[in-house]
Amino acid sequence: MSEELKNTAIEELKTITSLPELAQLKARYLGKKGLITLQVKSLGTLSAEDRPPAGKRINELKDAIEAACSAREDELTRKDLAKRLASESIDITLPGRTAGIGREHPINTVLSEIIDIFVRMGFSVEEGPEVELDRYNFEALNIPKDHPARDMQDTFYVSDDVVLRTHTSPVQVRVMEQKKPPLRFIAPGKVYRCDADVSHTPMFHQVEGLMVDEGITFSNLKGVLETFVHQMFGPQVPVRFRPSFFPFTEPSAEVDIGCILCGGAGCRVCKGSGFLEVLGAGMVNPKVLGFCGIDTERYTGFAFGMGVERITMLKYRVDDIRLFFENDLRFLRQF
Ligand code: 2NL
Repeated sequence: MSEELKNTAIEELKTITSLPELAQLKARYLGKKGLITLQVKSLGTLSAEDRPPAGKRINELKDAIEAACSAREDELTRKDLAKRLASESIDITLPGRTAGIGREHPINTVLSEIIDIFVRMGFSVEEGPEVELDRYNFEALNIPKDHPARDMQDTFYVSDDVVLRTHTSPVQVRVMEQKKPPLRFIAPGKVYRCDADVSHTPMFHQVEGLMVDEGITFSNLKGVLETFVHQMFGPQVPVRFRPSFFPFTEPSAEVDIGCILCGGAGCRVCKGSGFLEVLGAGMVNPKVLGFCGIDTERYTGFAFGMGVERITMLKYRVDDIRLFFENDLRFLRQF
């Protein structure tokens, strides 16, 4: 009976192929409730005379099974190691893989270009919060309470009086409140509008500019923006100012450039007009200067705003704004 148990154990040991299986087998024979342990316990039922030889036999049996288990354990451990070494081997003669280092996003390239042009004209750069008070985003800019731009359909509201800024104008309001003229700076950054199609994304980039001093006129505005367009799109590109309306400027203008796709002949992109709209601008509304505590008898100013994505699309002939944010490397690598 006992001899048979040993033989069965040794046969079973041959069939197992993993260390967890071995642990199970050991528990089954040698564990607290194991088959061998049961035999040890049954010694109590034997007579004093039979007990010592039976005990000795069980001990020998136990030693034999333990020895067989350790031998099998060594064997399996060695096999596991050999398998791992084979599968994890590396060819140290292979050349290393170069890490993809990435590159600047085209929107950031154009944003830097725009900033550089204005910095060369003496403008400094100001920044402000993207989560903004209604007071700075709308109220200070003379945008009335019932203006469609304030609608939930167009603006992301954080609470009743807090919004995601819909333009970078609030940066200019904050600077005008804190610093005295002369002022000459741009406010680049991310802005948010509840809108999405081929030419609108919920987040986009804007650069607004402001110049406030004694005697600032519309001529100064024209000179600065013409210089900007010629540096950005080339010195031969025509610039045109068209009357327009913004609550925060008076008078207001839309700035067009000669269509850079058809050279002014008229095409699908400029809808046959030969011109493309690239900027909004105007003389700062005295109501806005007054809100910021600037003496409107003494000072005047001009302001302008542009969408960085729109400038980038025109410069690189991209016809769908969403491409900038899909992060398809096949698109981004072309710039
Ligand atoms: C556009 C039009 C514009 C401004 C932005 C501005 C800011 C202050 C006061 C007055 Cl604090 N004006 N900004 C003025 C005119 C136009 O942007 O089409 N942007 C994409």
